[in-house]
This record gives sequence, C-alpha cells and structure tokens, in this order.
Amino acid sequence: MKSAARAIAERFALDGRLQEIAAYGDGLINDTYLATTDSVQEPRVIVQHINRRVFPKPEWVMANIEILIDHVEQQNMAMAAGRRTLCLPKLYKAVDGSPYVVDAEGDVWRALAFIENTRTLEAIEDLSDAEEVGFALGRFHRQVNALGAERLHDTLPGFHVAPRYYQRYIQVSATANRTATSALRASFNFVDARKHRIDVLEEAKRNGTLLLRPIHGDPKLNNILFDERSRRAVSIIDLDTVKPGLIHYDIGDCLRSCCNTAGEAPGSGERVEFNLELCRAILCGYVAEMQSVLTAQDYGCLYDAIHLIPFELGLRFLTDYLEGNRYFKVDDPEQNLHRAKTQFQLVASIERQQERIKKIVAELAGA
Ligand code: ADP
Ligand code: GN1
Ligand code: MG
Repeated sequence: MKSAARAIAERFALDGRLQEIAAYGDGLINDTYLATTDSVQEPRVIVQHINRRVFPKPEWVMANIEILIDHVEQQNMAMAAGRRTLCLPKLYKAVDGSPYVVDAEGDVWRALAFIENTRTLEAIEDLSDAEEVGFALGRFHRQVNALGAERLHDTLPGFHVAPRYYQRYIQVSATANRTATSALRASFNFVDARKHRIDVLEEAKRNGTLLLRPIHGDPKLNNILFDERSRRAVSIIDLDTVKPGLIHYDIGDCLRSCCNTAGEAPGSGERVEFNLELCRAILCGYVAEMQSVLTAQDYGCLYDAIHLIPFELGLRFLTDYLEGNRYFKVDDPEQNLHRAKTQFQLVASIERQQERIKKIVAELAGA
C-alpha cells in the first residue's frame, strides 16, 4: 500500500517535490499517510485513501468536503480581524486539476494541507481541554448550520440511525446466540435490556422535534487539532462523515469519546466511567457557541443523545465482531468485542449518573 500511496501522492499538485511517505494516524476506516516534500512553506501533506466499502460514493464525500471547506473559509474571512476562528484543512488539487485522484481500482484518494504546530490529544487532561473541545464542536455546528443540510449529499445512508444498527444486530446475533459464551451472552442481555431506547432520536426526527442539520459525524477527541503551545482548539478534521444529520449524534459521540478517559480500548482492570466534570465543561464550551441556535427541544433531547450514542457504538462493535470484523479495523479478532464491552460500561456509568447529567443540561438550558 505504501508504494501505491507514493505513486498517488505524485499525482497531486503539491508545493515541492515529494520526499518520504509513511502510514499515519490510527483511524478505524480509511488509510492515512503523511507525505513530506522539499517545500519550505508546505513541507507536510496528509494523503488519504477513502474506504469504498464504507463510503460507496466517495465522490459525494469529496463534494461535501469541498462545499464545507469553502463555506467555513468564507465565513472566517468575513469575521472581524482578531476574532478567534476554527480553520479546516485546505484540499490540494490533483495535477490534472480534479479535486481528488482515482487509482487503478477506482478508489478515491485526497491530499490535505497539514496544519502545522498542532497536536491531537490521547485523553483530555483538564477542564480547559474540555472547554476547548466544546468550542470546536460548537463553532463547527454554528458555522455549518448556516450552510443548510440540503446542500450536502447523504454519503452514508443510515449512519447513526440506531434502529438500523439494532435490526442488523438482531439478524446477526440470531445465529451466534446458539453457540455464545457466557461473556457474549452478558453483552446480548445488556443490549436486550435497553432495546426500548433505540428509537429515541429517530422518533424525535420523525415527529419534527429535532431537525436535520449539517453534522460532522465523527467528532471524537483525536479529530480535533490543538495548538501545540497554547493547547487551544484550532481545527476539526476527518471530514468524511460530514452530511445531513442530527447535531445530537455529534454531541453524543463527542462526549462518549472525551468523557471516557480510559479510551476506547482500556487495559484490563481499568475502570470505564463517564466523567461528569468533563461533560459539564464540554457542554459549557459548546453552548457558548451554539446558544443562539439551540431550541428547548434540542436541550430536551441531550441526555437521550449522551446515552444512545455510546450504546449505538457498542452495538456496532458487537455486530462487527459477530460478523467477523469486516467494518472496523482490528489487530486481533477479539478487539471489537472488547471495544463493545467498553462502550457498554460507559453506558452503565451514564445511567448511574442520569439525574446529574440532566441537571447539568437543565442549568445550561436556563443560562
Ligand atoms: P483517520 O482517523 O480516518 O485515520 P484523520 O483524518 O483523523 O483520519 O487523520 C489521522 C491523523 O492524522 C489525525 O488524528 C491527525 O493526527 C493527523 N491529521 C489529519 N489531518 C491533518 C491535518 N490536516 N493537519 C495535521 N494533522 C492531521
Ligand atoms: C470510526 O474512522 P474513524 O476511526 O475516525 C467510525 C466512527 C466511530 C469510530 C470509533 C465512518 O471512525 O463512527 O465512532 O470509528 N467511522 C465510520 O472509533 O463508521
Ligand atoms: Mg480521525
């Protein structure tokens, strides 16, 4: 794959000549590479291969990203000088002028400007990091809200539609049930006890309580870039999943990722808890940006989102485990089961703190 990546990188109109290219990042879906060039201004470039099994229409993914980057750049330029901005990485064009490169297998690759002097965080360390995360997601939502969901393609039909994942799980687990170990059965029981909650956000969407808006789709902690020195959030990346959706999917996803400081794959014996103080700080930073957009109904569904999205992710990992690990990349065949159990532990922690989470939301709604 590395030599393929090199040949692909040569087909982009980069600033400077290509030097090295190496695998980069730890995403579970696409393949990411870091290329270096001899350019003084732009010595590093991110080159990515889009997974076509997951994104059946990669050209739509690219169209959404182009519209979004353009929109945010225009908004940033219209902002008063000195005001804080959230930037998105610019796309390099291919040598032939197209916005991406298609390889011999018909797969799509893109190249993005590397945002220098930034870092991602493995875990949130303090409340200031948490507020920065809230700023990043809130500013992103506020800026893309003005774009309108109808301008974006639905690149991943069913993404974050929890009842769809549940239906698939039911089909797949029916066969597995007969031979399940007791550990696996415990996960099945966990899901069964919560199946009545699975439709909560989709129902709110159907009855007009929640509206479709442009969303990021995957705002986990390591998709936010922080300034290396100030540790302020400067960018939100990994834009493949940008599409029309519920901002609640994003809020739930961001909180399940950031408030679980043990991470998606904790070591054995490590406790998985949902950290309330981090939750409060993230939501504070978020609401500071989104206050003018959020409705009473939006606040009313926040707890449901915080509870549902880790449950949904656990269900997705569990189903993939049962199907033989076809969707999420794994290093060992049991990894997706471990990831599923971790999300379920997080759900249990959220349930134990339900009243306190609702109180935080109520305080923010009244602020
Ligand atoms: P994935 O998670 O699917 O592998 P990402 O787009 O998140 O793909 O990229 C992987 C990692 O590469 C990120 O976590 C980040 O560390 C780094 N990265 C990606 N894009 C940029 C960018 N434009 N500038 C700086 N670093 C980036
Ligand atoms: C996948 O590609 P990556 O690792 O950023 C997944 C997300 C999950 C995440 C869990 C398109 O994101 O939905 O929350 O793994 N992306 C897709 O780590 O399914
Ligand atoms: Mg990523």
